Amino acid sequence: MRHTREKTLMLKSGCGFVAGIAALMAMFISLVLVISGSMNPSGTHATASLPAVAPMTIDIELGDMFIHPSSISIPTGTAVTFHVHNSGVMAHDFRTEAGVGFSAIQPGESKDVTTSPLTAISSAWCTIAGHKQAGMLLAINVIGAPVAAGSPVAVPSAGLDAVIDAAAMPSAGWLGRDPLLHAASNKTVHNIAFDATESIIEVAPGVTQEMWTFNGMVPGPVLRGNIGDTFRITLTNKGKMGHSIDFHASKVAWSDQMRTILPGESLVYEFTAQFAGAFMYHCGTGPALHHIGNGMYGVIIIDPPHLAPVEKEFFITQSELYLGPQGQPGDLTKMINEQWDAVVFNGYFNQYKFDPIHVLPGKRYRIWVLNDGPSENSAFHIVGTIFDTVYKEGAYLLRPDATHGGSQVLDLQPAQGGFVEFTFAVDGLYPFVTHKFANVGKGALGFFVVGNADASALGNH
Ligand SMILES: [Cu+2]
Repeated sequence: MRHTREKTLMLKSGCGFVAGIAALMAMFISLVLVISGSMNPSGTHATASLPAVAPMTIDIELGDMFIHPSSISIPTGTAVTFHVHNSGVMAHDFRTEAGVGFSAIQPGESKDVTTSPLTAISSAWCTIAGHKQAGMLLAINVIGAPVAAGSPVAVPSAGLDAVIDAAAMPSAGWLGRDPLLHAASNKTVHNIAFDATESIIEVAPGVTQEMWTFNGMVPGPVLRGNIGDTFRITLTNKGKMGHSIDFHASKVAWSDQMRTILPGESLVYEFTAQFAGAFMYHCGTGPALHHIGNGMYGVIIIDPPHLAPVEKEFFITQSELYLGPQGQPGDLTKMINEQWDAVVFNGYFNQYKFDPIHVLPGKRYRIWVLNDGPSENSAFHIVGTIFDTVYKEGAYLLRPDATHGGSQVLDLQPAQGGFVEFTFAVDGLYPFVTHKFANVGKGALGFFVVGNADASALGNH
């Protein structure tokens, strides 16, 4: 694979070289035209009108996630016909800074687009969300054009990204995500419909983003079952870009069931649960960092046998937000640089501060925790109690016994999951956080309201 890819790149570099030679030749020809055109037969100078520059055709390859060549050089005044071929496995489009281009073409398809004569340094890119940031950018260097200040490639700058006001309150109609986790059904075959969509969702007070979702929610639906159960998920792409799904609870071929499907397509992802734990699922379509970081994640819980009875169970997923402009998808560049704007529980900034979880003192509770990342760790901690049971990545780390061991944190790297069990001793307010405290002020804060404690101090929604 690698060898073939390198070979392809070499060949393509060769094409780039040929394109460069062609560009130089065109320059030379235009120079000759300028010189010859500027003299009349008598050898005196004529008042020259600018000569026409020969149009050029340049082959462009759209791949996942690159444009090849990534830069071209043309003489000023050249009209270029881009002969564009999609060699990737995803749909891509192509548009120049001047606005000429075409909408998405499917893998294997080609399309031509012709510009008017180019007289300024500019660029072209794939406009599908995230693809430009992932590398699908073509620099168009125009030789003889005035050099603009700054980068030769015009990239819209950041600075328009939405900003979270930590003192703001959720919108009037906002409803928190109910963290209550229901028991697995008695069914042994779970037929589930998942729609991949792009939806405008409020992620923090006053901040909406175009989140990429499973069934319009972030995190996606919680799935639960037992060892031996069959899960048959029909994924339908109702979005405008390619999507896929990857269940960490399954042993299936990445190249088959986890394949990317295009808008309008469906696939059936089927597996039998063989291992217990709290597993991540997510879209794996490239750039997977963008699809996970922009909301396409969730949890599937496969119960270990003989779970102890508890009063109630809850689920908490931790993830980061990398805000783009208001109403736009998250910022891939921030994701690449691990510059999150927020760390959130079940998808919303300070969610369970605005909508705290009500429980009773003296009762046993179990919280399943999954770190959906995509990149930050989690140190799940509840202020004011101690876990007497900790289950992580398929194994009990701690259970009540005569040694009286206690645990303060469930530590989870991205995609790790487990649960904790505990009681609250007395009525009161009990915060829960990731004990990486830099993230507490960034939205990773919730509260349990135990018994008849007064929750008004939380500024309840
Ligand atoms: Cu996706």
